[in-house]
Amino acid sequence: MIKKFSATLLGSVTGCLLLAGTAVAEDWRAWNIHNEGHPNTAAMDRFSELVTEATGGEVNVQVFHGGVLGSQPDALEQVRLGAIEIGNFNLGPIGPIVKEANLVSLPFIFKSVPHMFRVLEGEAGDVIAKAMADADILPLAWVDAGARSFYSQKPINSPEDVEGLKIRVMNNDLYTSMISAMGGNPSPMAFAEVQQALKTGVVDGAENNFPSFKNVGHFEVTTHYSLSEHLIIPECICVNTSKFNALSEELQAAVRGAAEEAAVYQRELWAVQSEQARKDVEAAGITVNEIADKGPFQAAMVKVYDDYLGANPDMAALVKMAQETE
Ligand code: GTR
Repeated sequence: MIKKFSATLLGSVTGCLLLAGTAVAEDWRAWNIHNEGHPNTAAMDRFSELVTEATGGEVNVQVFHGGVLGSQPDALEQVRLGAIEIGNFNLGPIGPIVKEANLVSLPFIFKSVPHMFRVLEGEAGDVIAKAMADADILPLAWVDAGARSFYSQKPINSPEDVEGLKIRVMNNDLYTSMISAMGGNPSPMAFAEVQQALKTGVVDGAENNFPSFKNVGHFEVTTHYSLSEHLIIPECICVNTSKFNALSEELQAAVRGAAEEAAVYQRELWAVQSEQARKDVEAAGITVNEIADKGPFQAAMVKVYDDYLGANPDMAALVKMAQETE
């Protein structure tokens, strides 16, 4: 009798657990390097709302802003391991992990931001996305990060102006080669350290887009922003591949849809807020200079391409795809 009772009890407990199992919500953590006031922060908050809405609360994403979950290279590792599920990552620091992603880190590879998106939306984008997914960083949507330009205590109009300057770059050998090819001294460093390094003269300059230049106060410790636009690097909303694949097809579609909608919103915000960021830093005293002829910068990059493609001949096909995209 007792035996029968326990078996029934056990049966119903297991039943409850199974039922509860299907209803247990996924609570995911998302990494974002930016603070309030940056378009990606608003877009990631919107993404979080959209995910909860679209999945009926079965998947929830809590976004941690300001890089509090770690530096970008560390957070990328965390996402690959599944310790953090999602991140808004720049493809620059993904290059050392996923070779194909390095396409976007070749200086002057894209003619413009729309050209960059056309490449990502074509065959090259599919190759990059697949390689990233295989490395456990699956891109759900691409977002805009404009173009990166140099800033320092003097205007930069030619590669000669970079000569002898110590320039902070993100973590990727292509950027160290890029600065060296102009005669500068590259200094790879975490984003969080750049403001202090500029302030104390540990570096003479750095490079970034207007929203990042403004949002973390780099404009407060430099005087000139020179429109070299040498890199147009996209970003992604990326998820740990296994966690994403473990969701039902319906939930996968809902999460992907939320990321795509958040990316549309991000691009709209970016267009308005990057213009505004430029106006704000100018109003705060930054001199922005156009570079009449970018030819000498591009010429200096021939060596970077030659060395890179010499060491990575398998990247030539992707480079060709990008260059042939109208
Ligand atoms: C920003 C980008 C960040 C980070 C940063 C950097 O523009 O959004 O993800 O890569 O640049 O320079 O480290």
